[in-house]
Amino acid sequence: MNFISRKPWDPSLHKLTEESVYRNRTQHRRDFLASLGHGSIGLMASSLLIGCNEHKPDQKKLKAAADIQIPKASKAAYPAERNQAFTYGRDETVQEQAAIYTNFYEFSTSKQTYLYVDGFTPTPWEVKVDGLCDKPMTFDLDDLHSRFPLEERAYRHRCVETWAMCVPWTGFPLQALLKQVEPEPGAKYVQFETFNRPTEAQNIADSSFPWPYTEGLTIEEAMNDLTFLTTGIYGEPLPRQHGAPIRIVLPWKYGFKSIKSIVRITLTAKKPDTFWNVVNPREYGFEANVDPGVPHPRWSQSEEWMLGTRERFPTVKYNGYGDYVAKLYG
Ligand SMILES: Nc1nc2c(c(=O)[nH]1)N[C@H]1C(S)=C(S)[C@@H](COP(=O)(O)O)O[C@H]1N2
Ligand SMILES: [Mo]
Repeated sequence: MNFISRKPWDPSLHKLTEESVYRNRTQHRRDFLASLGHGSIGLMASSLLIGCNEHKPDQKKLKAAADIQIPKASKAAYPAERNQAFTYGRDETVQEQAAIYTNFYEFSTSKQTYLYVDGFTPTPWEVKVDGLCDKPMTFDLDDLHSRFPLEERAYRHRCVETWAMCVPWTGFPLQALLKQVEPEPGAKYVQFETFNRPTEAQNIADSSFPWPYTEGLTIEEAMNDLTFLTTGIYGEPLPRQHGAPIRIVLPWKYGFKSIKSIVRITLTAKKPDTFWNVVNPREYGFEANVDPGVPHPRWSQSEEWMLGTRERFPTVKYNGYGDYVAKLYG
């Protein structure tokens, strides 16, 4: 099945669900139904189980996944100073609990993606910034760590599947990078693209998803103070499964917008295609702001549960970040 050439306005796409994408792939479909909220009904029960008590972490694999050889000069930037403007308002998630329960479909449709990232080489790395800007640039890891002052931010994270976490990210506001390339007035959107290496990521090779994973923001969202270009977590460089060596974090949007392992950032005039919106436009919108009043077509969004503790909280509009972002939405 050739997904890649399809566009969201192609009516045949609207009939597709992730399940039907996989209908000829029984084995994948079984994994999928067991673990993948983005596409299946098996989500709630299985993610609650997998997330907490059932999985005994493989310490060797966890360590290997976090062994990132960034250049010495970059490494010196950790840990960065905490920005006191941000607080969780709840307990911080235990580092290991966040590390063993991640979505990274390039590697696996299970949550234990750290078990499957061995082949991924996140260094050296470059991020190309291009499109409608006066000074297109390519940044390597030393550029990213030296040209921008890094800070640590305590952010809440809310996955569309209803799990949530509170983790400290290291990085800098995306606006600082965008200002360096000097966006043209015609730049209305920003598109992000993940690496596309089937030899390093098994599920890219095995599945018919529309790789590479892409995401997008309006230019106003991209320039918002909260929009965080992220190189670290818990005071260290990002481990592979969290999106090494650089990702976006958007705490007021569902987690699928927070794209990992970015290789390209493009300023555009037209709203870009985004991975989940192409795969299943009925269930995953472009905007994807956290909103307890808008249920997912297959489950309620009124509550969330925390990784590690399973403690439940009522979901808050914009994940509690309305003071920063409500102005963007009329
Ligand atoms: N490239 C890429 N980025 C991605 C994903 C993915 O599968 N591939 N999953 C998204 C989803 S659904 C969520 S909830 C967050 C999870 O971030 P974490 O695994 O670091 O907690 O990453 C997002 N970014
Ligand atoms: Mo997610």
